Amino acid sequence: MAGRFITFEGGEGAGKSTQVRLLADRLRVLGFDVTTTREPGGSPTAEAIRGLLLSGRARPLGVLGEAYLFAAARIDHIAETIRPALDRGAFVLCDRFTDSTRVYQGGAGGLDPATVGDLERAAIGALMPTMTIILDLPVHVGLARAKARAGTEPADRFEADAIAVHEARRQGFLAIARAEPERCVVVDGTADAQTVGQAIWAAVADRFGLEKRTR
Ligand code: T5A
Repeated sequence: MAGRFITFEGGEGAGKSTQVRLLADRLRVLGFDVTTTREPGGSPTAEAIRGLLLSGRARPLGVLGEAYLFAAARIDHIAETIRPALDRGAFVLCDRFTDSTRVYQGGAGGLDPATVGDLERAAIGALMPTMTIILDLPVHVGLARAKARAGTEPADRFEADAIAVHEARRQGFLAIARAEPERCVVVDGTADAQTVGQAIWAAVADRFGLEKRTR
Protein backbone atom coordinates (compact mmCIF):
# COMPACT_ATOMS: atom_id res chain seq x y z
CA MET A 1 0.00 0.00 0.00
CA ALA A 2 1.67 3.19 -1.20
CA GLY A 3 -0.67 5.75 0.38
CA ARG A 4 -1.67 6.62 3.91
CA PHE A 5 -5.07 5.79 5.29
CA ILE A 6 -6.39 7.98 8.12
CA THR A 7 -9.83 7.38 9.63
CA PHE A 8 -11.86 9.67 11.88
CA GLU A 9 -14.12 8.15 14.50
CA GLY A 10 -16.31 9.30 17.38
CA GLY A 11 -19.91 9.92 18.33
CA GLU A 12 -22.60 11.96 16.61
CA GLY A 13 -21.63 15.59 15.96
CA ALA A 14 -18.09 15.07 17.24
CA GLY A 15 -16.73 17.17 14.36
CA LYS A 16 -15.34 14.40 12.14
CA SER A 17 -16.50 15.82 8.79
CA THR A 18 -15.23 19.28 9.75
CA GLN A 19 -11.83 17.89 10.69
CA VAL A 20 -11.54 15.76 7.55
CA ARG A 21 -11.96 18.99 5.54
CA LEU A 22 -9.43 20.94 7.62
CA LEU A 23 -6.79 18.20 7.45
CA ALA A 24 -7.32 17.77 3.70
CA ASP A 25 -6.75 21.52 3.21
CA ARG A 26 -3.50 21.42 5.16
CA LEU A 27 -2.17 18.39 3.31
CA ARG A 28 -3.09 19.82 -0.10
CA VAL A 29 -1.24 23.06 0.70
CA LEU A 30 1.85 20.89 1.23
CA GLY A 31 1.30 19.37 -2.22
CA PHE A 32 -0.12 15.98 -1.22
CA ASP A 33 -2.72 14.09 -3.24
CA VAL A 34 -5.71 13.75 -0.86
CA THR A 35 -8.96 11.80 -1.19
CA THR A 36 -11.73 12.55 1.33
CA THR A 37 -14.52 10.07 1.79
CA ARG A 38 -17.04 8.75 4.31
CA GLU A 39 -18.90 5.70 5.59
CA PRO A 40 -21.41 4.44 5.13
CA GLY A 41 -20.97 5.62 1.57
CA GLY A 42 -18.03 6.84 -0.46
CA SER A 43 -18.98 5.08 -3.73
CA PRO A 44 -22.28 5.12 -5.66
CA THR A 45 -23.40 1.68 -4.49
CA ALA A 46 -22.33 2.32 -0.89
CA GLU A 47 -24.17 5.67 -0.91
CA ALA A 48 -27.35 3.81 -1.92
CA ILE A 49 -26.87 1.44 1.01
CA ARG A 50 -26.29 4.49 3.26
CA GLY A 51 -29.77 5.69 2.36
CA LEU A 52 -31.28 2.39 3.50
CA LEU A 53 -29.35 2.38 6.77
CA LEU A 54 -29.76 6.00 7.90
CA SER A 55 -33.43 6.25 6.97
CA GLY A 56 -34.19 3.28 9.23
CA ARG A 57 -35.59 1.24 6.34
CA ALA A 58 -33.05 -1.52 7.10
CA ARG A 59 -33.89 -1.57 10.81
CA PRO A 60 -36.32 -4.52 10.48
CA LEU A 61 -33.30 -6.63 9.47
CA GLY A 62 -32.01 -6.32 13.04
CA VAL A 63 -28.46 -5.55 14.13
CA LEU A 64 -26.97 -8.50 12.23
CA GLY A 65 -28.67 -7.52 8.99
CA GLU A 66 -27.59 -3.89 9.40
CA ALA A 67 -24.02 -5.04 10.11
CA TYR A 68 -24.03 -7.02 6.85
CA LEU A 69 -25.20 -3.92 4.99
CA PHE A 70 -22.42 -1.78 6.53
CA ALA A 71 -19.95 -4.51 5.48
CA ALA A 72 -21.36 -4.70 1.95
CA ALA A 73 -21.10 -0.92 1.59
CA ARG A 74 -17.51 -1.07 2.90
CA ILE A 75 -16.49 -3.75 0.40
CA ASP A 76 -17.64 -1.56 -2.50
CA HIS A 77 -16.17 1.60 -0.97
CA ILE A 78 -12.75 -0.04 -0.61
CA ALA A 79 -12.79 -1.43 -4.14
CA GLU A 80 -14.08 1.71 -5.85
CA THR A 81 -12.56 4.55 -3.83
CA ILE A 82 -10.11 3.70 -1.04
CA ARG A 83 -7.87 1.11 -2.68
CA PRO A 84 -7.37 3.00 -5.98
CA ALA A 85 -6.45 6.18 -4.07
CA LEU A 86 -4.00 4.37 -1.80
CA ASP A 87 -2.47 2.58 -4.77
CA ARG A 88 -1.65 5.89 -6.45
CA GLY A 89 -0.02 7.12 -3.22
CA ALA A 90 -2.72 9.45 -1.89
CA PHE A 91 -3.65 10.29 1.66
CA VAL A 92 -7.15 8.86 2.18
CA LEU A 93 -9.12 10.65 4.91
CA CYS A 94 -12.23 8.69 5.79
CA ASP A 95 -15.11 9.85 8.02
CA ARG A 96 -15.85 6.59 9.95
CA PHE A 97 -14.69 3.08 9.05
CA THR A 98 -14.58 -0.33 10.68
CA ASP A 99 -14.28 0.97 14.28
CA SER A 100 -17.80 2.36 13.88
CA THR A 101 -19.09 -1.16 13.20
CA ARG A 102 -17.18 -2.49 16.21
CA VAL A 103 -18.80 0.17 18.40
CA TYR A 104 -22.29 0.73 16.93
CA GLN A 105 -23.20 -2.84 15.92
CA GLY A 106 -20.80 -4.67 18.28
CA GLY A 107 -20.27 -3.24 21.79
CA ALA A 108 -23.14 -0.79 22.19
CA GLY A 109 -25.24 -2.60 19.54
CA GLY A 110 -25.00 -6.04 21.14
CA LEU A 111 -23.68 -8.03 18.14
CA ASP A 112 -21.27 -10.65 19.45
CA PRO A 113 -17.53 -9.93 19.01
CA ALA A 114 -16.85 -13.10 16.99
CA THR A 115 -19.41 -12.10 14.34
CA VAL A 116 -18.12 -8.53 14.27
CA GLY A 117 -14.57 -9.85 13.83
CA ASP A 118 -15.57 -12.27 11.05
CA LEU A 119 -17.41 -9.51 9.19
CA GLU A 120 -14.50 -7.11 9.60
CA ARG A 121 -12.01 -9.62 8.19
CA ALA A 122 -14.33 -10.44 5.31
CA ALA A 123 -14.89 -6.77 4.44
CA ILE A 124 -11.47 -5.19 4.90
CA GLY A 125 -8.96 -8.06 4.86
CA ALA A 126 -5.65 -6.53 5.95
CA LEU A 127 -6.69 -2.94 5.18
CA MET A 128 -6.55 -1.48 8.69
CA PRO A 129 -6.13 2.31 8.81
CA THR A 130 -2.58 3.58 9.19
CA MET A 131 -3.89 6.04 11.78
CA THR A 132 -7.24 6.58 13.48
CA ILE A 133 -8.22 9.86 15.10
CA ILE A 134 -10.92 9.45 17.73
CA LEU A 135 -12.70 12.70 18.49
CA ASP A 136 -13.92 12.52 22.04
CA LEU A 137 -16.47 14.81 23.66
CA PRO A 138 -19.43 14.59 26.04
CA VAL A 139 -22.46 12.99 24.39
CA HIS A 140 -24.75 15.97 25.02
CA VAL A 141 -22.32 18.36 23.30
CA GLY A 142 -22.14 16.24 20.14
CA LEU A 143 -25.88 15.68 19.99
CA ALA A 144 -26.56 19.40 20.46
CA ARG A 145 -24.25 20.19 17.55
CA ALA A 146 -25.89 17.57 15.33
CA LYS A 147 -29.34 18.86 16.27
CA ALA A 148 -28.41 22.50 15.65
CA ARG A 149 -27.12 21.61 12.21
CA ALA A 150 -30.16 19.48 11.32
CA GLY A 151 -32.64 22.25 12.16
CA THR A 152 -36.15 20.86 11.74
CA GLU A 153 -34.97 17.59 10.10
CA PRO A 154 -35.67 14.57 12.33
CA ALA A 155 -32.75 12.67 13.90
CA ASP A 156 -31.51 9.74 11.76
CA ARG A 157 -31.73 6.04 12.70
CA PHE A 158 -28.64 6.10 14.93
CA GLU A 159 -28.79 9.67 16.31
CA ALA A 160 -32.24 8.90 17.69
CA ASP A 161 -30.96 6.20 20.09
CA ALA A 162 -31.10 6.69 23.88
CA ILE A 163 -28.44 8.75 25.69
CA ALA A 164 -27.17 5.61 27.46
CA VAL A 165 -26.47 4.03 24.05
CA HIS A 166 -24.54 7.13 22.92
CA GLU A 167 -22.54 7.01 26.18
CA ALA A 168 -21.74 3.31 25.63
CA ARG A 169 -20.50 4.19 22.13
CA ARG A 170 -18.24 6.91 23.54
CA GLN A 171 -16.75 4.40 25.97
CA GLY A 172 -16.43 1.87 23.13
CA PHE A 173 -14.26 4.21 21.05
CA LEU A 174 -12.10 5.00 24.06
CA ALA A 175 -11.64 1.27 24.72
CA ILE A 176 -10.44 0.74 21.12
CA ALA A 177 -7.94 3.58 21.58
CA ARG A 178 -6.61 1.97 24.76
CA ALA A 179 -6.34 -1.43 23.05
CA GLU A 180 -4.59 -0.10 19.93
CA PRO A 181 -2.44 2.87 20.97
CA GLU A 182 -0.08 2.55 17.97
CA ARG A 183 -2.98 3.17 15.57
CA CYS A 184 -5.33 5.41 17.55
CA VAL A 185 -4.99 8.97 18.82
CA VAL A 186 -7.71 10.44 21.04
CA VAL A 187 -8.27 14.16 20.46
CA ASP A 188 -10.44 16.33 22.68
CA GLY A 189 -13.27 17.50 20.40
CA THR A 190 -14.76 20.12 22.72
CA ALA A 191 -12.65 23.11 21.67
CA ASP A 192 -13.39 25.26 18.61
CA ALA A 193 -12.81 23.61 15.23
CA GLN A 194 -9.50 25.40 14.51
CA THR A 195 -8.04 24.40 17.88
CA VAL A 196 -9.10 20.78 17.39
CA GLY A 197 -7.63 20.95 13.88
CA GLN A 198 -4.26 22.09 15.23
CA ALA A 199 -4.16 19.18 17.70
CA ILE A 200 -4.93 16.77 14.86
CA TRP A 201 -2.33 18.36 12.62
CA ALA A 202 0.32 18.00 15.34
CA ALA A 203 -0.53 14.29 15.71
CA VAL A 204 -0.57 13.64 11.95
CA ALA A 205 2.65 15.57 11.32
CA ASP A 206 4.32 13.63 14.10
CA ARG A 207 3.00 10.27 12.91
CA PHE A 208 4.05 10.76 9.28
CA GLY A 209 7.12 12.93 9.81
CA LEU A 210 5.58 15.99 8.13
CA GLU A 211 6.42 19.59 8.76
CA LYS A 212 4.59 20.75 11.90
CA ARG A 213 3.48 24.02 10.41
CA THR A 214 0.09 25.50 11.22
CA ARG A 215 -1.60 28.00 8.97
N1 T5A B 1 -22.57 3.84 11.55
C1 T5A B 1 -21.58 4.09 10.65
C2 T5A B 1 -22.72 2.56 12.10
O1 T5A B 1 -23.65 2.34 12.89
N2 T5A B 1 -21.85 1.58 11.74
C3 T5A B 1 -20.85 1.78 10.83
O2 T5A B 1 -20.09 0.83 10.52
C4 T5A B 1 -20.70 3.09 10.26
C5 T5A B 1 -19.63 3.36 9.26
C6 T5A B 1 -23.57 7.75 9.96
C7 T5A B 1 -24.23 6.90 11.01
O3 T5A B 1 -23.96 5.54 10.74
C8 T5A B 1 -23.50 4.91 11.92
C9 T5A B 1 -22.88 6.00 12.73
C10 T5A B 1 -23.71 7.21 12.40
O4 T5A B 1 -24.80 7.28 13.29
P1 T5A B 1 -23.64 10.34 9.64
O5 T5A B 1 -24.73 11.29 9.30
O6 T5A B 1 -22.52 10.20 8.68
O7 T5A B 1 -24.28 8.93 9.92
O8 T5A B 1 -23.23 10.67 11.11
P2 T5A B 1 -21.89 11.14 11.73
O9 T5A B 1 -20.75 10.38 11.16
O10 T5A B 1 -22.04 11.10 13.21
O11 T5A B 1 -21.75 12.60 11.20
P3 T5A B 1 -22.17 13.96 11.82
O12 T5A B 1 -22.17 14.90 10.66
O13 T5A B 1 -23.39 13.88 12.66
O14 T5A B 1 -21.01 14.30 12.80
P4 T5A B 1 -19.54 14.79 12.55
O15 T5A B 1 -19.09 14.56 11.17
O16 T5A B 1 -18.75 14.21 13.63
O17 T5A B 1 -19.65 16.35 12.83
P5 T5A B 1 -19.56 17.60 11.81
O18 T5A B 1 -18.17 17.93 11.51
O19 T5A B 1 -20.51 17.39 10.71
O20 T5A B 1 -20.09 18.72 12.80
C11 T5A B 1 -21.43 18.73 13.27
C12 T5A B 1 -21.84 20.20 13.53
O21 T5A B 1 -21.02 20.74 14.55
C13 T5A B 1 -20.26 21.84 14.06
C14 T5A B 1 -20.30 21.75 12.54
O22 T5A B 1 -20.19 23.00 11.93
C15 T5A B 1 -21.66 21.11 12.30
O23 T5A B 1 -22.67 22.08 12.30
N3 T5A B 1 -18.91 21.69 14.61
C16 T5A B 1 -18.47 22.35 15.68
N4 T5A B 1 -19.06 23.24 16.51
C17 T5A B 1 -18.32 23.70 17.55
N5 T5A B 1 -17.03 23.33 17.80
C18 T5A B 1 -16.41 22.44 16.99
N6 T5A B 1 -15.15 22.03 17.26
C19 T5A B 1 -17.15 21.90 15.89
N7 T5A B 1 -16.84 21.00 14.94
C20 T5A B 1 -17.93 20.87 14.16
